[in-house]
Amino acid sequence: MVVKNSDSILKITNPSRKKFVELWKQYQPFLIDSVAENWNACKNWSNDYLIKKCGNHTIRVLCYAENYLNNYQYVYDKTYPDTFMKFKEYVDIKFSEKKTENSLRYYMCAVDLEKFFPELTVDINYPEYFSRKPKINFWFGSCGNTTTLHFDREHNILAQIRGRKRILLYPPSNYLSFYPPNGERGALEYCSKVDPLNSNLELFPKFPWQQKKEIILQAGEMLYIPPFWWHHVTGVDENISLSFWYDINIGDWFRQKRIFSIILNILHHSKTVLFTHDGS
Ligand SMILES: O=C(O)CCC(=O)C(=O)O
Repeated sequence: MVVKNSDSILKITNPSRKKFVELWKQYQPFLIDSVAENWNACKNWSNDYLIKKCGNHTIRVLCYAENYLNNYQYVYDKTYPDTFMKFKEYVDIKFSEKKTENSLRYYMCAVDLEKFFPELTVDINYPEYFSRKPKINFWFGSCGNTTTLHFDREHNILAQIRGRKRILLYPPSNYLSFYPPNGERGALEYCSKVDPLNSNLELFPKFPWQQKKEIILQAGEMLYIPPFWWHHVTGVDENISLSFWYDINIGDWFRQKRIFSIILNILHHSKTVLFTHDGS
């Protein structure tokens, strides 16, 4: 069954592969329910369970000052390097409300699940909508953790395991109207300088504010995000997500017909953005 959601994002219940491909060709994001909610991950991944299984694993964590992402400096430089810690220490710092040194905040984002948490893969069923293997990213954060506006070059199926996330989505149009830090030293060119939560029309007059689609992704739901769609993500509660990234291949350029012109538009302005990627 397909239903229309308030921001005209379709929601579909447990689609067959054929149905998924039919929707996927339209190059729009859509929601899927009644799939991830049946995984053991959704039923079992409490902090106690995760610590018992993986507490001693060393993981990479993004570390930043409270107002850092708000200032949008993150897209310019990486003043706050990633930090490494044991998974159990991360959970302890994160959720015991302990004040960290200099009030730094942490976000465990885009950690390769198969590499760093192989014992957790038994708790999920890999979605079978694509005939290729995904890279699976594990995201574990709390209320307010933010991923700034950016796009991925991959097809992304973002499965919400625990808690909720607020997601703003913008269809790709002219690359420059998203104000990427074009050519600026050390900057990530698949990121935008725009903070869509604080509209600044004077600084960013070409930004397509009105094209926003907004959803709250609930635990047990999955969101398909097409490649090159811009998205901004904020944790509403303590939350865990898994994103399944599938590389695009040449066949997709013909099936999702807009991809071709979007890639040409981006290439016209940035040669590197399509070939370098370091995480989210
Ligand atoms: O959940 C998040 O914080 C960001 C997820 C995301 O941007 C992605 O999977 O590309």
